[in-house]
Amino acid sequence: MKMMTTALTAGVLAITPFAVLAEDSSDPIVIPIHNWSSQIVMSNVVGQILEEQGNAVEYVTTDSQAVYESVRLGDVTMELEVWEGAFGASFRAAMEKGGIVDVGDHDAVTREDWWYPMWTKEACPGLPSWEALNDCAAIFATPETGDKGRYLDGPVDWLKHGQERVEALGMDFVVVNAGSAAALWAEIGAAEADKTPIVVFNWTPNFAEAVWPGEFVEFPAWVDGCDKDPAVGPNPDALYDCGNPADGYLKKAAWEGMEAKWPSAYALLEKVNFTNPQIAEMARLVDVDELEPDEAAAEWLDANRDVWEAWIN
Ligand code: TMO
Repeated sequence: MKMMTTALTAGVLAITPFAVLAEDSSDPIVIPIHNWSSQIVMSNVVGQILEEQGNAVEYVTTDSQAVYESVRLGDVTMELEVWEGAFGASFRAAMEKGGIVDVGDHDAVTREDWWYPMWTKEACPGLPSWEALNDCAAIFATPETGDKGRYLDGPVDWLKHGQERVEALGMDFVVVNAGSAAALWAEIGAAEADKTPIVVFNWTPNFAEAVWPGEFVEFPAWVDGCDKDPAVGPNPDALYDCGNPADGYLKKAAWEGMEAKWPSAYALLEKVNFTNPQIAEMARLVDVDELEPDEAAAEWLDANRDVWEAWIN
């Protein structure tokens, strides 16, 4: 396929001498893997397409914040899920230093924030307002949190700033970080049996929305700068006094040198574009069907040929 493209475009050599003729390097394309299922499956999906195109691919498990520095330095080649809420700040910081490129947005619209399964609302009918949640803090109390409510936040590396938000808004909650995404699902599953009210970190797109109907808590709306300038947001003296963006982006990013070193793979990455239902399904294959990520990716690719074959032609 690459040979044919080369032959057909030989006539336009004078205009585009390198871009068209360059072959992808045989060095492995390094794809980082993090600690939530859609990102792991999506990385395998794109990795398997690249392998089918003749590229070598290597997966490395990396910290989900430090990865932007690794991409910038070329130690890893791309990042497929840049969530605005969790990683916008690290991504922007790396962009300012240089070496990383924004390869465009998925169609998916993302949200990451405090969330409750619907049965919680029966015990706290003023929800989803954060003030109503705070008035109900006592129903979320546990032995561990005394008379304050318990909020189970994501793993520390997602930097959700739950504790800062509690302080900035004067909430009667204690923030506990989950050790893993699986701990969040276990918490919801355990509460389901007797409909215990809980509030935990969650996000969309995710498999959870199909399993447990629920809602995000409505905090003061996100305003750009809420994480940088205390004056932004309702508390003039504090950062993180806003919710996360309710319609956040999901971007792809790459090492600046990727396009020259692996031009075909880069062209594919530019076209890669997933929707909310597609991403939720990737997570479901692992978190509900319990497939291994590489198997989930193979199954997803098989069921969605029309989606990705359009990217390679
Ligand atoms: C970064 N995450 C999607 C887990 O919120």
